[in-house]
Amino acid sequence: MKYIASGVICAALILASCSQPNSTSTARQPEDPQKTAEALKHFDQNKFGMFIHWGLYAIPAGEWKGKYVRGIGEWIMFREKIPVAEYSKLAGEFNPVKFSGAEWSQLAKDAGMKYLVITSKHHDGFAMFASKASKYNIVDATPYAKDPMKELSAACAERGLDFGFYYSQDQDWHEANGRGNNWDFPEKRDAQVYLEGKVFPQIREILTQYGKLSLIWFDTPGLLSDQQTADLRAMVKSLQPSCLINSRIGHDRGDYAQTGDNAIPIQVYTKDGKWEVPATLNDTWGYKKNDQHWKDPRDLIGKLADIVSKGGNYLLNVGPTAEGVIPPASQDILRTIGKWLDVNGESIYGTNPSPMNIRDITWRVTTKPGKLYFHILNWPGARMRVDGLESEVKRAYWLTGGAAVPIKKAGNGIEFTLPAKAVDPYDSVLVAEIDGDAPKIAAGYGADEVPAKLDLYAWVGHLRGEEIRYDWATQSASGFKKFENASNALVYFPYKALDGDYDVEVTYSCANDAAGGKFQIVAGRRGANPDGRVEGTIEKTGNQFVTRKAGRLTVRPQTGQIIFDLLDDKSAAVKIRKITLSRASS
Ligand code: H79
Repeated sequence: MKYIASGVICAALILASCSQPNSTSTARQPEDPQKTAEALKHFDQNKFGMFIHWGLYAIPAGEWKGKYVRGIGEWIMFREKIPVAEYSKLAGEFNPVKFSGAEWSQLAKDAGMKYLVITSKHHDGFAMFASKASKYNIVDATPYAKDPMKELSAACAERGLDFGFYYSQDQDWHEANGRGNNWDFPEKRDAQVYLEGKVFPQIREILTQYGKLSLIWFDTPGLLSDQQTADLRAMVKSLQPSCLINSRIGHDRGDYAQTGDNAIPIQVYTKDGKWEVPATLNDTWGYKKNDQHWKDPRDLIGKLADIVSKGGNYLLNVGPTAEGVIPPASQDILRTIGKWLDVNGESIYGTNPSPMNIRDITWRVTTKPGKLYFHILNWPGARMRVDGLESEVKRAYWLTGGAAVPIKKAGNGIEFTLPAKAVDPYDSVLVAEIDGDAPKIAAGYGADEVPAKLDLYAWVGHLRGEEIRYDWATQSASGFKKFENASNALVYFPYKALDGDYDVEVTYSCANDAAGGKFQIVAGRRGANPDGRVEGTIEKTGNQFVTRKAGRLTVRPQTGQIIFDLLDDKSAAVKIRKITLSRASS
């Protein structure tokens, strides 16, 4: 499988492969695949981790020269084409006196996270650790003059949290031979000079100065060659054989895969190995003072259950301030998730993915031998019928409180009798104990079979854009603003679940005076012509939800994204509940 270089959205999911060819150009020890396999198994069980984006960009915090800068905060240098000479002056102001490794790692622990990954060096090139390889680092270039990563890594070890580093291996806007800065430097670069001068020495530093690293998280591999990537991998594995490497190292040389940023596959996805969803709590990774677009705990707990049921891990980001404070709103949200996990962790950690395919947004299921954990995300009323579950269910009970749930056979599945109201405001976990270890699933309902008629609810997509909002009461998204060269959008990630022609229906509601705008649905991937496209007009619905045919869409296994957006601003207030794809018979 080929890696599609991470650009606007990295939609490629990369094969996890444990047996890597050893580098021929370096005289290093061969890898120990056993150690990698063991580390991967442990990583799979962790399920939930904390991502931390922290660097000089926390000082401008989304504003440059008094002007608000749209987009992700850590990209401000690039977006504003800030010269190195100017940006690097930020280091002289960086003094995170409120940083506390104990507090940060304790927050991760309180949130129920099992691992932590922090930016050692992002694309701006600034090392947030003590580096002899480059003076452009937090010890040598800031008034703080200390190495926060020493404290943080030790605090994580103390609390039994796995610790890993993010490292931008190709993009480096501070270096003439790094990639990305075409405003200070000529186009021509020598990546090898950059690698040997900065990357390899710094990788050695981060692998030798902070104890055991559970993983290195590379990003935007871009233009490094296969040999350069192999050398990078060999170096990591020779220094720490158990350190995992993510797929964004490039050239299929990772141990496990990332989905695109904030991208959750629409179906269970287990055939290409372990994967992880890197995701934001608001609309940025690095701190932005004006970004208050926080996801709510219900959304995040639901996403955790959704991701784990599909086979992934969830790496959820916080962006601390330049003072070293994790925004209080982030802290509150994370602690709320942690309280839910205190009670419901059994249904997340160490579980196996759903044995059933994904049909709607009522529930997701995770499993352990002999047990199914139904995560009820949208309360279905007095009864919940699970079609296609053929196992005998011996007993069922709520993970909260342990009260028994009445069960009976119904059709080819099971019906549970539920109380009038949700047992948990975010995700009520119903445990079903079955006969035998593995569940028996009826034909057509298995995780490897995609339903012929597939409802893609808005909640399952990525709501792209700062103005877009989700409403739980109507299960719909709105705020589809159109900009000159961009749009807010609802984006789905099929990850090989779809192949062929599909009849498309859109379920939406629109006030009569907001109707008439045009929408499109495009199935595509970066750098290629669309695989399929339909276009339509938002009709008056008198604020009622209606389902309208929209045409026929071709989707291929390589299709990275299915994007719904508007072509103008006329119907920006439309509420989109779902897009339904029915496999065309012809
Ligand atoms: O570290 C986080 C991001 O900074 C990084 N990956 C996550 C984990 C990332 N690198 N590249 N991208 C994400 C894609 C970025 C695309 C954009 Fe842009 C940056 C969109 C807007 C700003 C590039 C510059 C494309 C348009 C302007």
